[in-house]
Amino acid sequence: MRIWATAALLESGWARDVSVEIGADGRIASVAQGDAGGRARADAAVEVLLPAPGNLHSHAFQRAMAGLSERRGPGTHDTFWTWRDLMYRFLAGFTPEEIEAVAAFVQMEMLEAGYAASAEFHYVHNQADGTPYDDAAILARRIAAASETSGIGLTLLPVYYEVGGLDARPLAGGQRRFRTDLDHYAAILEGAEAAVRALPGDARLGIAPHSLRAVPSAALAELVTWRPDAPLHMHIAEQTGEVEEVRAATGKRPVEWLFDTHAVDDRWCLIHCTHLTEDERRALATSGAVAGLCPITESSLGDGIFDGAAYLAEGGTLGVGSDSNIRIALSEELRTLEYSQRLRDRHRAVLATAERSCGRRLYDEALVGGARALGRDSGAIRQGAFADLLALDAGSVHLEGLAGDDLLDAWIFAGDDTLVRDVWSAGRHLVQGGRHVRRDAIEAGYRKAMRKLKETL
Ligand code: NGQ
Ligand code: ZN
Repeated sequence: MRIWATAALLESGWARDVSVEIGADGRIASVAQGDAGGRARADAAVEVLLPAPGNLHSHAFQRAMAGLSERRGPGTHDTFWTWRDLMYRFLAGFTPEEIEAVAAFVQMEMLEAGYAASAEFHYVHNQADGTPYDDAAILARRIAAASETSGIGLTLLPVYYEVGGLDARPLAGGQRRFRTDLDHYAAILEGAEAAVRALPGDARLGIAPHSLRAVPSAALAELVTWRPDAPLHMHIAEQTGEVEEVRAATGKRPVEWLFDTHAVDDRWCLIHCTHLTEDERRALATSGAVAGLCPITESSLGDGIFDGAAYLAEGGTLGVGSDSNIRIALSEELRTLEYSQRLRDRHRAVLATAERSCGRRLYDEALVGGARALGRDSGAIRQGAFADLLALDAGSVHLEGLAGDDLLDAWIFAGDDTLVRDVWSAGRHLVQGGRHVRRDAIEAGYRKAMRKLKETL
């Protein structure tokens, strides 16, 4: 099939009258510019065509908590840790059915926001009382099944989660749903791998040690050897309390410890990395690893501000994820990242460069970092890459009279994701006219799941 665009953002920059031919394998077969005649032969003609990024971090089930976590508890402050307790309690109501229904809804919202793919950091493995299911990978399979419904490009990251902290305290309460040891994890990974193999060819499997808090160092040393070519994701240095806990146990800060202990390279995606010293930041920036930033969730949870300005100046790679999914909005995720820098530095256009506007820089970074983190051959309108594409609504009043990078700036800073009209994931045309092609059914499934979850609260 062939898409034709009046303007498209190619690797070489903005181009006009662009034809993109997509093969049956979901990859871009050819790209031609200056092809005004291509319009007549196209299956779809759009005004503004962009590569669509991947969302590098999601816990789909947490979407169902939106609106339930904005009250203060009895303490002086509400914090990340009180939110986490609430999240654990909320978890109890989920059966495999709700896991799948909520995941499909989340993936649909991601597609409608402009993400073509999603890395699901999946860590609900067991029944509510902690007993494993007979089929260890049943919930991972449900995430894969959701992606068949939504059509999103899935990178499935089954999570290893063994202990409650660096003192190896046992898991308590809701955490028992996450519990793995190496044998249990091997079974989950195998089942997840089979499920991914049954998906379209762009789906991938990765591994995800949850954090230095939840994974003993011996288990981490083992896990990094398991699928040496697969993406490896881990939370790190999100909260100062976590930095202190790691320092008390090891004498080092989390990122410092990790770089001293492991060969961190471009297969790693380190989620959050909020609290870094200059040395840690430089080590990360030169490692090839991706800093997986989730600015909306990090704002929601009161994590702190990642130093994106210094990190990018040092050559670091970053991408964005929607993490808790309290709000799924690609343009807002990028805007929040830039605005956090402005509020801290009291400057404007912090992440812009001499050549590239803020919006263009943010978008380029999210494309590169997202593709690398997902282990996905995409991130550019390039022959051979998966056809992850997005068309903006050129008729929107937000875009009136604009062209080139100004379009990205207007979308990201003035508009919102209602400007996203069409999205293709590996050539699957899933969002048309601003709506997911299966929205009604997916939304109905989500509403049903929400009514049931509400009863168990
Ligand atoms: C998570 N979320 O795994 O869902 C975590 C909370 C934890 C974020 N870190 C649990 N944002 O980190 O212990
Ligand atoms: Zn997370």
